[in-house]
Amino acid sequence: MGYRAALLIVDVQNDFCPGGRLEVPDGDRVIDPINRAVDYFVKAGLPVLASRDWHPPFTSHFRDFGGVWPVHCVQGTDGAAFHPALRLPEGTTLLSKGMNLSENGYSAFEGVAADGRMLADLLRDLGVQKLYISGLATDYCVLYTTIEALRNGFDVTVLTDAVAALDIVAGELPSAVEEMENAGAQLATVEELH
Ligand code: VGL
Repeated sequence: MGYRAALLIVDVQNDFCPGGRLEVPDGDRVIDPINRAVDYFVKAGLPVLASRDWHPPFTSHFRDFGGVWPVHCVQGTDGAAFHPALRLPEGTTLLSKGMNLSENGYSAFEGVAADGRMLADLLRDLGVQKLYISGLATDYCVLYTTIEALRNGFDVTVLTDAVAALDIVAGELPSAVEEMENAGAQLATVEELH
């Protein structure tokens, strides 16, 4: 890869998967490719990071309190847990986001690690320049995370077979993948990781 890369897994939580409270259609299809990407990064000795939506029960992010979304990923609930089929390796850096009562927390760059560091600082401390982004949902958290990564000066590749979209307003939104590409992200499949 030439320079130091990291894998970021965005919000592969039960509530975003089939049967969850804000389910991404076929959202769990991203899990196998992500697990393969994880194997690749672990073997290469490269860092793996995972973000999670981690909302308080009452937040203006939720429809009931002025927002647009159904209640989802409430701290400590089963819906907020990572999907059981996702194989996060030992040493995965966990980032929690959306804890503030009035923030959407779409971008993993709003995420905080256990030691209080934010994602951008963490990546810089790890010497990471290139971020491979996977997870849910392509048109919200993956999109915001990718745009923010590019703004922060990181090189970004979106793993297109390892993301899935909510696609709420079908056909009305420009494709989120196109938007990320136009913003400067590269696209690749997990198989193309070598
Ligand atoms: C997400 C909508 C609301 C996501 C989170 O993870 O993409 N989407 N909250």
